[in-house]
Amino acid sequence: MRSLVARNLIVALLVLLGLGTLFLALRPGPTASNESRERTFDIGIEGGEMDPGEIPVTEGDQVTLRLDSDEPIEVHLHGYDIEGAVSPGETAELRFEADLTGRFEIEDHESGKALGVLLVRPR
Ligand SMILES: [Cu+2]
Repeated sequence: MRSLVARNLIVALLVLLGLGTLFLALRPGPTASNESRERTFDIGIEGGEMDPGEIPVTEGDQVTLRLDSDEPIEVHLHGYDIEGAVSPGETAELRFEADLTGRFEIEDHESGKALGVLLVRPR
């Protein structure tokens, strides 16, 4: 009689252990939308225009713009107020976290013309 109780107890413990393991294995981890993502864009600038002309990212993304230009330009990302010089034959990198949402012009301060836009949608 006693051994039957002990056996039932062991079975119950094993079931509990199994359920606990399942719970740990199946519970959802941190959702992907909460993590900041690395986003890299290769952008060509020719005749004062960016290709692609629009850079779509999501709030919180870690953004790298890799810029190549056919002529010397002074890139200014409005809103974020980030500037960088780009020389022909050299890839320039602008890195920033997309913590402001909205539509931001990317301008060439050499010519005063808009090159393209950064679009940051809310998370
Ligand atoms: Cu500007």
